Amino acid sequence: MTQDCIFCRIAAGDIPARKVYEDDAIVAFHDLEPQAPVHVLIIPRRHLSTLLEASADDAKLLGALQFRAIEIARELGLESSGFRLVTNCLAGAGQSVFHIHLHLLGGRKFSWPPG
Ligand code: DGP
Repeated sequence: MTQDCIFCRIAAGDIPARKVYEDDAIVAFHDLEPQAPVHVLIIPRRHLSTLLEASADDAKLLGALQFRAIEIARELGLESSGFRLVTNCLAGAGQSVFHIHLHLLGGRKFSWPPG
C-alpha cells in the first residue's frame, strides 16, 4: 500500500468507490468520470505505478486482471454489444493515476483509432 496513491486507498477501503468486485489480489470499481455508460477500472491491490514496472513474476497477475475484466463485462451485460479494454501507460498515453489499471468501457459505439 502506497499512502499517497488514490487507488491503493480505494483498494484498502479508505476512500469510497462503487466496487463491483474484490478478492485478495484484485479490486474493480466504477470510474468517477465515466467515458461510456459502463466504465469500470480493474486494479491489482499491489502497487505498480505503470505497466513498465511489471516483471515476469507479474505475468499471472496481468492475465488475472484481464480475465476479471472479461468476467465483469459479462456480468454487466456487454457480452453481445462488445467492450473495450484499455491501459494507458505513462502521461503521453493518457495515464493520470499512477497505479496500473485496466479500463473496461462499454455500452456505446467506439471508434478506431482512439484519440
Ligand atoms: P488514466 O487516465 O488512464 O490513468 O485513468 C484514471 C481514471 O481514474 C480516470 O478515468 C478517472 C479515474 N479516477 C481518478 N480518480 C478517481 C477516484 O478517486 N475514484 C474513481 N472511482 N475513479 C477515479
